[in-house]
Amino acid sequence: LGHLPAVRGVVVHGAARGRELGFPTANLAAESEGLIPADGVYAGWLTDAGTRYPAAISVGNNPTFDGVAQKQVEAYVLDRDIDLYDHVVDVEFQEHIRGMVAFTGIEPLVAQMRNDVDRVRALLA
Ligand code: FMN
Repeated sequence: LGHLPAVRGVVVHGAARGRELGFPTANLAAESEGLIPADGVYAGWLTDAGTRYPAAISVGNNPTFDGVAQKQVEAYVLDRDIDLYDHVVDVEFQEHIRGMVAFTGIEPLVAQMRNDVDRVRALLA
């Protein structure tokens, strides 16, 4: 097909938990356009105003926190702290890394996210 599956949407405020976890994410609005892939974690890219950043992307309803009913697309931009609120961004999915997991707590989730980010960094390098 020559291009990666992608969604475009405005970045909205999530539960604001990501920053506490050490991985702040850009949460796309539910009414984003494009094809959202199956729940899981992906290596991919976030493009904001013409700049493409490597990202670790989560698709799902964050089952560790008995939280959101809606499927969410959240992108953690590697190694950068950029304010993306209200920006319209493109998120491209390059490689599926694993499925969504309901962890028993925050610690195992954060340990896994560290591992995910290392893998994403290696995959996109
Ligand atoms: N949430 C889960 O419940 N299970 C997961 O396996 C999971 N994996 C993730 C992997 C990555 C790389 C990222 C960036 C997020 C993942 N999440 C997972 C989502 C986090 O729970 C979510 O980003 C966090 O709760 C912050 O949510 P907020 O942006 O709404 O504050």
